[in-house]
Amino acid sequence: MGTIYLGLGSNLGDREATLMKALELLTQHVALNQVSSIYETEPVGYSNQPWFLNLVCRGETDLDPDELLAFVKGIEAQMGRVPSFPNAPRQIDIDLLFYDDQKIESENLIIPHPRIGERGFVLVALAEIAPWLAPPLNAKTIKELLSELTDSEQVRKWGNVSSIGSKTF
Ligand code: PH2
Ligand code: MG
Ligand code: MG
Repeated sequence: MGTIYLGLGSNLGDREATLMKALELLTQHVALNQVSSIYETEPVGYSNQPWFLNLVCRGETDLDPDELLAFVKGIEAQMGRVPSFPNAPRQIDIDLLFYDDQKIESENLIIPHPRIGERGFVLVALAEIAPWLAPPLNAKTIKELLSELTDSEQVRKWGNVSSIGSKTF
């Protein structure tokens, strides 16, 4: 069993319904135990696109990191995401942020996610559910990383996820 943190984002279509559906599909292999609020966030990297809804969650899974990556890519494809350029608008993006305290750098997968420290939309949501978390080999906690973040894109609280399937939060 691994404890994982995932980041979800959507900026096309019915963004909230998409996030909720993605969380529901994740529960096939991930026992979710905490989900952050939903945040509306200014696009980072490629600005000429709609604002995102983003959230992060923590869960437990039996899948190893490569299996987990394949599983979330399958959900992205199933939900209509088509391959495009980096930072392009997307129905759904599911990023692996942390997997226990593992550090992985393979051709397909880098964990922890390499851009956590520079992204307000990830740090603000992570700080809500795990401010004490310290990425592997990094002496700083999420709370400290967030307090050091300058020039963040805008991140506004947008709503709450109260239940997924039969599980309430
Ligand atoms: N995802 C990106 C690039 N830029 N900006 C926001 N606000 N939210 C995202 O989820 C996001 C982004 C690449 O995955
Ligand atoms: Mg992403
Ligand atoms: Mg991604």
